[in-house]
Amino acid sequence: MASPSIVILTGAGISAESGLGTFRDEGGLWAQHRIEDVATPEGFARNPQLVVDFYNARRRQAAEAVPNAAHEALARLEAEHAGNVTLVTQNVDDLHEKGGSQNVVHMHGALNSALCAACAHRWPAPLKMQVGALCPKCATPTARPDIVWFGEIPYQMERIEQALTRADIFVAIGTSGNVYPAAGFVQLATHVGAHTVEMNLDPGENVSLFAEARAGKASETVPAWVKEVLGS
Ligand code: BV8
Repeated sequence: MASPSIVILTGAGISAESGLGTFRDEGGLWAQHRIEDVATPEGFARNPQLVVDFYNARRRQAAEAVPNAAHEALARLEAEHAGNVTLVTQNVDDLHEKGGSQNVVHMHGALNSALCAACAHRWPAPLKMQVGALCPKCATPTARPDIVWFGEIPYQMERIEQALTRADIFVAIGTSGNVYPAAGFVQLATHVGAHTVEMNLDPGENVSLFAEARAGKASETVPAWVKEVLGS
């Protein structure tokens, strides 16, 4: 086969060893905050300060975090693999970019981006976002975190679905398979005949849908897998 086309989906687990909290593990983010308060448009409308504070805290942590061997291995794969590599992340941190990945599809948005709720203009987010900050383009006080909340439509879905329909290999790394549409990508990949692999510390909700499951820490399983794919 020509060099296989690879689609990778990452979740919070790939950033865990870089010190960033996951959502559903023991003591995770959803144990500290109610999803409906900090990760929904309704929560933002109800108490924008709580939501802005939540993302300011995560932006500050992410700014201090260092990519781990898993992020760096995926950057090596992107640089050295002859076939297509599409890296889709549910994460809003920039550790893939800090680890050297050039083309990262942030389907749930990014901490380092701000969005105008009025005109949809985007600009680099300040480390500490203020409620009611003015949009630099339309000057209305409608700045918000550029994050896809529950009930909102994930970004770049067409590009993701296109890559999945052409995939020979689909790998999900560090995601519990709870959140859709990301958790459904494995079904589309299987439908087009791709080989599917889950790499997780604990099996995800949808692990039974994968052809192969590799348990362990991403900083170990991902570099080993990349070596296999690159033949070195
Ligand atoms: C949408 C914001 C319509 C960013 C997030 C009923 C049934 C099915 C679906 C729904 C339903 N009711 C509502 C829905 C839809 C809903 C949904 O799926 N709800 C779930 C909870 C039931 N989805 C939506 O609303 C989405 N929008 O559906 O729009 C649509 C769709 C398509 C086309 C048109 C219209 C929007 C979803 C996005 C929500 N935003 N967060 C942020 O704050 O960060 S979701 C949030 O969860 C994060 O983005 C996070 O990335 C994501 C998934 O979590 P994981 O990354 O998987 O993290 P988790 O902690 O869960 O798991 C960590 C894993 O890592 C574990 O498996 C663990 O074992 C592993 N791990 C830990 N350490 C390591 C490790 N692995 C390796 N090494 C380690 N060291």
